[in-house]
Amino acid sequence: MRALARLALATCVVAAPLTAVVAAHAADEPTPVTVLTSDFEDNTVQGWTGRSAETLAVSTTVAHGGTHSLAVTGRTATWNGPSLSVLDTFEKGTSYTISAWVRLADGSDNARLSVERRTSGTATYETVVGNTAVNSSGWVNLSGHYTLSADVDFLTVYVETASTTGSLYIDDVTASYVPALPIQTDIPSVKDVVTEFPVGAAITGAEITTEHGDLLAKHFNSVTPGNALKWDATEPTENVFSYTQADPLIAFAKAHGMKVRGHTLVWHNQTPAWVFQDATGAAMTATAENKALLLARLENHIRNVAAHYGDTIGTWDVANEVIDESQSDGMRRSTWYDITGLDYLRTAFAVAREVAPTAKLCINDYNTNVAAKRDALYNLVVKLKAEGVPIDCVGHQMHINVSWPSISDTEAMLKKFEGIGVEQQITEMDVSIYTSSGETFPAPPADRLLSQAYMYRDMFALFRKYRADLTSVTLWGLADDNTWLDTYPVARKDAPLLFDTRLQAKSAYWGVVDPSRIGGTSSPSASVSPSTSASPGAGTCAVTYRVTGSWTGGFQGEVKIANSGTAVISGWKLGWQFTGGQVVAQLWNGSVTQSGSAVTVTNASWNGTIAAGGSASVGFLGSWTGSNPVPAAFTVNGTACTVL
Ligand code: 9MR
Repeated sequence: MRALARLALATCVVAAPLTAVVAAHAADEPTPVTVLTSDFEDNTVQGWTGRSAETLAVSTTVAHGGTHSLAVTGRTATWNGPSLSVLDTFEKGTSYTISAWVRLADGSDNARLSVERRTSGTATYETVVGNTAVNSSGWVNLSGHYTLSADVDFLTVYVETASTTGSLYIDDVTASYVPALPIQTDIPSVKDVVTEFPVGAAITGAEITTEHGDLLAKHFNSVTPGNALKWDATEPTENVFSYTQADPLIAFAKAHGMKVRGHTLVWHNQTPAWVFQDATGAAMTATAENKALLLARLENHIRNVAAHYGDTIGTWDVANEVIDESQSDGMRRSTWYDITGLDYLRTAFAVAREVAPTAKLCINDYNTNVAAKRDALYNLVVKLKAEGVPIDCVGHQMHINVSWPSISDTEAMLKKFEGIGVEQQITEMDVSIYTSSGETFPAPPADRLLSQAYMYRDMFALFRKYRADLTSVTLWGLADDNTWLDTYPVARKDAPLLFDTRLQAKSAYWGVVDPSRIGGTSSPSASVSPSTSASPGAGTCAVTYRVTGSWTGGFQGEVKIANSGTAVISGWKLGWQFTGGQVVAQLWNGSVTQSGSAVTVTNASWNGTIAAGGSASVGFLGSWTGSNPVPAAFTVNGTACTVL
């Protein structure tokens, strides 16, 4: 991957300079920066090519916006279509929103928006927008998110179809991103505060890069690859093993001295279909031959995957979600169970012990705070351990919400497994802001975020009390920008973790780290009523101004106001003068006006109160010419502050 400044872009795909692509915005809603626009209005193909021998030409037959579009004819395969290199446009670790309008010349089909990336000649294909119905009678929008997670030497965005190879049109293709905020480095690390056990986060590919990697390394000392070690990732085809997703995550963990939880060796989900097919390719039925075949596949899988990582993986979730408390025997009727009974568990644990003799071997499940489920899991663990099955640990997933479960039920869960010779781990904790699948909020309500903070506070207090039983606590995600709860149980934005979508600490974080600060200035969700308030003056406010990124003509900056006095600051206006002709184009965490060189920033609704000893930060994108000097003086509410 070439080193790129975020806005130093390939000329053929850039619509306009910085000042035109960022616009005025609401204080708490950052405006995306557009890095790619293809509208074909200049009568050129704007860098698009065919993936094979297709013909690409600008057309005025149909257009989504304006009068021109791109016509693609002569397609010879469904995966052939219009393609644009974004190698010089996309940066690793940045989440882009890609949007394209698609229309067929004739008939109907499904279209997909895809990415091809290559590293040293090895291609990987990723779906940005899955099959979407398209036809010849109108334009259809394909819009999705893409984060490049690897170093690449080839990177294209392309449009393909599912079953036909007819001609198609595309128009108004855009890609944009919301500028990342630097992580807060002046707050305590979760792992330094909670020292009774390792504290982990589940991660996916791009979360070891840039700001996400910084956040992970600052706060956590354990990681769980969220999907990369599952069967569909590690053995997609029989006896063909792949570690390309997991290896970088585990290398990052190793480099940062973090523990690794391996998730998971046996599960009924994310297991390829071939695993459960008999020798003829038909779905397995419960025969002795199929049982032997399935157990042999299981053994081969574990021998390879566990051996690949050796003692780097300190804990394995050997078996995941095997309980169904509504069954008389408490066992989930998965294909594993239907074909082998309990033998798949006996085999899995025995082989894992043999191949990874120093790893802790866990049986992991959700809703273990519910008495019936907890008891079914307990009965299974006691039974298997009595047989000598090497189960070292019970994993409680803890996918919970702001009002469920009770602390006492959770405590009963932990107590239940004491004294039977197992460690316990919290393996997948998150706290949904929703309490039913009927709710949807456009933005997380302040009261829900506050309840969430108290839930985190109370659960972590409980976990710390049970430190003799618990050997690890892991959250199912790093920050609210990437959570499985955005699509489960229905599609809606959730916010279940300690850091918000821009990686900033929430009240939930303070619930874990310092509950006395729940609702304080670092929590966008809620505010406390100040007991006293005052205008700050010299000695009572201190300002730090940092340029966090810079490129030809543009830069990103951050200004932090620290309340160094003893009274609460209640509402603030921050002022400074630029001396190099700089202009603020976009600002977040506040609202901005600029008159000549004088900049005034007013607090956002949620960060106006700065407790004594607290701080508030704003970030911005600006333009500059010639030089970009740092402003020398700052005021808060009209009074000069110390400049740090
Ligand atoms: O976080 C995972 C998500 O990205 C996958 O789409 C999903 C599909 O099965 O699995 C999620 O992880 C699950 C974990 O492996 C087991 N417990 C429940 C988790 C959330 O669904």
